[in-house]
Amino acid sequence: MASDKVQFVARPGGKLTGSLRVPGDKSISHRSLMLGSLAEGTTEVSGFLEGEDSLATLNAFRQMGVSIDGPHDGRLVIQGVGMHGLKAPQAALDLGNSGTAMRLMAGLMAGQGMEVTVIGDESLSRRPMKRVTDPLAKMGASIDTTETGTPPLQIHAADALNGIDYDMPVASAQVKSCLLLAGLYAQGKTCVTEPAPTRDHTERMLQGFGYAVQRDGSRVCVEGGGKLSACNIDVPADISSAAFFLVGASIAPNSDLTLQHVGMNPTRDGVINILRLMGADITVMNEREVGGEPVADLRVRSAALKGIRIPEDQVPLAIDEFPVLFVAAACAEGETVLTGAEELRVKESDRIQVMADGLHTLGVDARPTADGIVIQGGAIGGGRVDSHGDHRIAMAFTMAALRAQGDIVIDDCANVNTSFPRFVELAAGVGSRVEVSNG
Ligand code: SPQ
Repeated sequence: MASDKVQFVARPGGKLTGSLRVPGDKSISHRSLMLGSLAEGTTEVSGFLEGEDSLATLNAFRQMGVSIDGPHDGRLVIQGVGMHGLKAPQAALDLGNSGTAMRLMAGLMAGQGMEVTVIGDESLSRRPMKRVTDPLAKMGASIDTTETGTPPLQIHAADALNGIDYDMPVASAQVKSCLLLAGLYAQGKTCVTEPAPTRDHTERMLQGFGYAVQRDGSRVCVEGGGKLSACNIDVPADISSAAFFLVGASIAPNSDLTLQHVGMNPTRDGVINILRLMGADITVMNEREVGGEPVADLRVRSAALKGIRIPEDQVPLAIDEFPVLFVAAACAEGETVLTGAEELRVKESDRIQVMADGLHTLGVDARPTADGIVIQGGAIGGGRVDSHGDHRIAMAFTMAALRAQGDIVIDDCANVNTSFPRFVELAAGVGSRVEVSNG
């Protein structure tokens, strides 16, 4: 079956019950490979996400001579080659659909002193890369993009990188992480100031590998020339994948679902804060810390949601959860207003427009704005929507069916495998009436 022909059919109704552990965190899985490969010694990873995005990163490091055993049931054993042990790849590194892999690898590769070409799929080839190549050029890196600033990236062997002090114009963990990874290879200090808090997995993991990171308010710095010491990493379940079920169980009557071992990093928990403001019934249980990351079990029961004005300070903390939060808004009483979220337009798809189009098809009043959307809660009909190959759009519309009046047919769903392998099986296992059709 051609990948764009993978179609989900989600039948209306159902409730979500029981207990579920969603796959490992995508952001942490990518970073475990990057730091594990550059470390001295053997890094063992458990809970690794066996999704296409993190597997693309795994293959890239194998192409550069790193010996990686696995994944076997989420377990990886990485034989680190040290900071300067990567070998020049014989072919371009293909990072598929993954913006994280491409932007973080740009920083990591900039200081390696080798020629590398980095490519991606159709969606990734449309995404902006100047946000990383411009500050990397200030550090002395030499990276070509297309004229419009999109991939492929041609990374040239630079003489030496210099640390910079960079004020990020957008709140982006990918830009911050890219520059910190380049900073490991730079002379002097590299500092990044963020306009709002963004996910801090890179900083936490660097410290776990014994690399000093200084944080002073919104400014984070590393000093170049250090080394990483191997450590073991337990990857928590991805809160961005759990989010589909937090919304699904909130909107489907008589639901009572527990999500196990969910990563609760405070730079990622915006979805819980926003859903609670909307009236969701979410209980956080068994809070614990695993390998430097907070983790908990989440019990979610159906609740009558109400529309809200989403606080802008929550936007970077829930950036990937908006497609499914728009479904929550469509099921809420009253109006939900999102502002300050223009970044959603440059993700795997334009997530504001694509969600608005799909919600219209289902009869929902959803008005896109330049930097957000206004959604009027009400009835959800059935219909055929296009995910535009965006995993999070496909999974969001699957959840909408729990409250729909007819079947929701979702086109172009193959990329769900980038972040959530076995999504249909796991969703159906807790009560979603979704199945894969032949299109
Ligand atoms: O990797 P990719 O394709 O960029 O994935 C997305 C996602 O929805 O899975 C974004 F489309 O997540 C990003 C996230 O939006 C993952 C990420 C990270 O791991 O550092 C950071 C965020 O991106 P950004 O641009 O806000 O820094």
